[in-house]
Amino acid sequence: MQNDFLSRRDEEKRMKEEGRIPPGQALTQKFPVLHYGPVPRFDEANWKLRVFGEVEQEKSWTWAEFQQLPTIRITTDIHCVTGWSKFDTTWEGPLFRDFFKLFDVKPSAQYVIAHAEHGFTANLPLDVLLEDDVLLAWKYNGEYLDPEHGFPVRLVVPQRYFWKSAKWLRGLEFSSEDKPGFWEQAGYHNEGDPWQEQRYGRR
Ligand SMILES: Nc1nc2c(c(=O)[nH]1)N[C@H]1C(S)=C(S)[C@@H](COP(=O)(O)O)O[C@H]1N2
Ligand SMILES: [Mo]
Repeated sequence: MQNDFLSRRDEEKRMKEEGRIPPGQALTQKFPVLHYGPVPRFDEANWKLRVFGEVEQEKSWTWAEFQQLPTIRITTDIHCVTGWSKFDTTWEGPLFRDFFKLFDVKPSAQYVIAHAEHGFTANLPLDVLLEDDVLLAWKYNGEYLDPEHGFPVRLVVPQRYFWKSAKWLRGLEFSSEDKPGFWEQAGYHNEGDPWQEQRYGRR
C-alpha cells in the first residue's frame, strides 16, 4: 500500500511528464492566500468597476449592474511565482473578451493596467487579456470568492504568473504605453510567462 506522500509524488511526476507543470513549480492541493497589505472591506454602496484611459467613453458598473453580465465557467491551472501551482481551479464570471465588447477602445490601446483596492496595479498587454481564458471572476468552485481571494471581483489570467491576476479589481485602464504594475516595479518580470519562467528581471 502506498502512503499519501508517495502517491502525491507519483502524481506530480506524472503531471510533469504530461508537460502540465511549468519549470520550477511544485503542485499544491491547498489554496494559498497571497497578497500585499490588508484584505479590503467590500463597500457595496460605493463600489464601482471602471473602464478608463484610451476608450471612446469612460464607463462604470455598480455591483448590481456588473452581476447582470453573462458569465462563463472555466477550469484551469494557476501558477504563482513563489513556486506553487494548482491544477483544475474553477472560476466563474464574465469573460474579459465579452466584457470588452461593452465599450469601444481607441486604436491606440495596447496595454491594460488592472487597478485594485489600495492602489495595487498589474499591467498586461491587451492581447493577453483577449485570450479565451481570461475572466473577471466573482466565483470560485461555485461560491462567491472569499474576501481574501478577491471578493467581489478579481482578474484571472491563467497564462501568466498569478500575481497578474489582481484581486479586488476596481478598474481597467487602457493605455497606449505599458506601465509596470506593483510587483513589476518591485523587480518582477514584466511579462511573467510561467512556461518561459519569467519570474524576475524585466526580460
Ligand atoms: N490586489 C492584489 N491582487 C493580488 C495580489 C496583491 O498583492 N494584491 N497578489 C497576487 C499574487 S502574488 C498572487 S499569487 C495571487 C494569489 O491569489 P490567491 O490569494 O487567491 O491565491 O493574487 C495576486 N493578486
Ligand atoms: Mo504570487
